Amino acid sequence: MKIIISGITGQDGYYLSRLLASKGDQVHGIVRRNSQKSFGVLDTDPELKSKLKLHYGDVTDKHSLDTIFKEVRPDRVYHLAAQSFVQESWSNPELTYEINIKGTLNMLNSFREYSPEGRFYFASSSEMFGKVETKSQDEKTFPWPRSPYGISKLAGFYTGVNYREAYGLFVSNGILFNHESPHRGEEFVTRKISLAAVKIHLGVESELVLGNLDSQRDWGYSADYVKAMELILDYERPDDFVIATGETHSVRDFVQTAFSHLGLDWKKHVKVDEKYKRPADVSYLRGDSSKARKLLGWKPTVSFQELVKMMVDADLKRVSGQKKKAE
Ligand code: NAP
Ligand code: F7E
Repeated sequence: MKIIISGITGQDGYYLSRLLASKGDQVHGIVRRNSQKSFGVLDTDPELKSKLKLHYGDVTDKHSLDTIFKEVRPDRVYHLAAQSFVQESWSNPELTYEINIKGTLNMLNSFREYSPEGRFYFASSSEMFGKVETKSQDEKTFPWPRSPYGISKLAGFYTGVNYREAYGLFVSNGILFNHESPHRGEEFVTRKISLAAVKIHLGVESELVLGNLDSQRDWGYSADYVKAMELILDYERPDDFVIATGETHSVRDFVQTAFSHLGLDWKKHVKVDEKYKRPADVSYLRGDSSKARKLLGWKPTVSFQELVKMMVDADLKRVSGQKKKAE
């Protein structure tokens, strides 16, 4: 199959391209040009990178997308590109809407024009549920986004639903809850914690400054979640699916688990600063992925404890390697 992945240089793009390339699919990625000619997470895996066909483009530039779609005529499209950092969406709301809403519209229009028989996946998010009033959230939960990012993902979600209903296209939404990995961006709270715990353990740093420790999230493993994306497009009809573990932990739990894995007492090192708190936060999320489990046969394979340890161990390997080089 011919596949186009937008956002291929990000965390999920890495795991998804690895999964699809290993099956012999022809994987094309859309990458934004930058002055360093760097390719994000893909630079950590030259073997994978050599199997991919990368095209310069930007989801806000419809012309660039048309050129790529016209050349590839993809069977499947995974639209993962986004300004994905919620905190940043408060500082740059217009850019967030431009990339996440207009960019999604552009991707859908190029898809409709050049691959109307194909299948399209949109990376929606649990952030669209926002101010939740139920113990767990599923596909029928009323959306109440709490940030420009959440609003943009809700708009993208309904644009996908609308194109499916209006034009009969195969467009599916994955409503994914938080998912992490050793390749998670360093500003997201899980990676910020795993990296800081390791640096404190190695004596490179002495403290970690965070925002809201009471915030609760349903955290899973990215490699499990990209498998769900594939299953969503394999399914017999286009539809929307919540993907989540069904377990919730606080930021404090994450800190405690990461630090204790390295034999550290987190209370001696962690401080709270208002500057990391958001004007409005999503305080609690727990996904109910019964529909995906029943119809797609999907389930997560990595527990919360395993995820935290995996991230800390990977950072320990990375940072101690760097430290040795520097010594
Ligand atoms: P990520 O690591 O932040 O990756 C985002 C990707 O989008 C990067 O490859 C980035 O390219 C690309 N991108 C940003 N703006 C672009 C533009 N204008 N044109 C082309 N590409 C652009 O995000 P992720 O964690 O892999 O998440 C993948 C998708 O799932 C995102 O849409 C995110 O919003 C959504 N999502 C994530 C989670 C989660 O917990 N991870 C949960 C629900 C939904 P650069 O490398 O050039 O920056
Ligand atoms: O924050 C709190 C923060 O930035 C998680 C994205 O992938 O998942 C992600 O969005 C929680 C929030 O992720 C710090 O206030 C405390 O309550 O890791 P995060 P997020 O905002 O949940 C969703 C599903 C997506 O779709 C997004 O693309 O942790 N928190 N102290 C902090 N967060 C950060 N980043 N930094 C802190 O110092």
